[in-house]
Amino acid sequence: MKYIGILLMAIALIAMPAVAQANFLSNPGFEYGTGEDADDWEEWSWAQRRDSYAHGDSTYSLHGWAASGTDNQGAWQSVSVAPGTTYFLTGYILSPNGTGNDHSPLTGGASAFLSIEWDGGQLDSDAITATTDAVWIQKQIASWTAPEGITSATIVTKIQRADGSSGDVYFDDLDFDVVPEPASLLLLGTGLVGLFGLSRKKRA
Ligand SMILES: [Ca+2]
Ligand SMILES: [Ca+2]
Repeated sequence: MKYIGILLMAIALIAMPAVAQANFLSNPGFEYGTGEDADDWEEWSWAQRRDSYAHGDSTYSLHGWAASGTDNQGAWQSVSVAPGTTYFLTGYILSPNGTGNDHSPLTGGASAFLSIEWDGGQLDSDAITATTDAVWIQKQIASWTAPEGITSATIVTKIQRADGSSGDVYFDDLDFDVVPEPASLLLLGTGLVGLFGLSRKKRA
């Protein structure tokens, strides 16, 4: 009997980090693709997989250009979601501080952000706007619960351009995952303690 408790504890210890570390996105760091076309992402025009800048020790990121105009730029991919389940989205955005094509800072009212879109609705993270920091800034949507009847969401890296805007933006290392529920972990822990108690009682 005591082995069942130990086995359950072992399964729980293995399962919990797995739940916290799943990433529902394919090719989240844009490392895979053919030339400027990133695998598993749909790109708006003027969005390309590039090796000019990359987060961490990776090689590629997704580039977008905030040339004057009011249309969007970036890339997106759809993921399956479970209604009622709460998810988070994180990712990194950089705007360079150099000059010329691919290396210019974001200026003129354009913004770059990550978003979760579903059924015509949308939830944005904090966008980065005009910046000359040239560092990777982590952005996040800490909590998004899939509404009833919604089984698919679209994860988007987007540049919202503006008249007179310009500059380059890079996106990298997105992560879309389930927010662990403290209540269910507590319940699991309580159940395991109960099983240990039961096995000890029977042995006594
Ligand atoms: Ca990358
Ligand atoms: Ca693509």
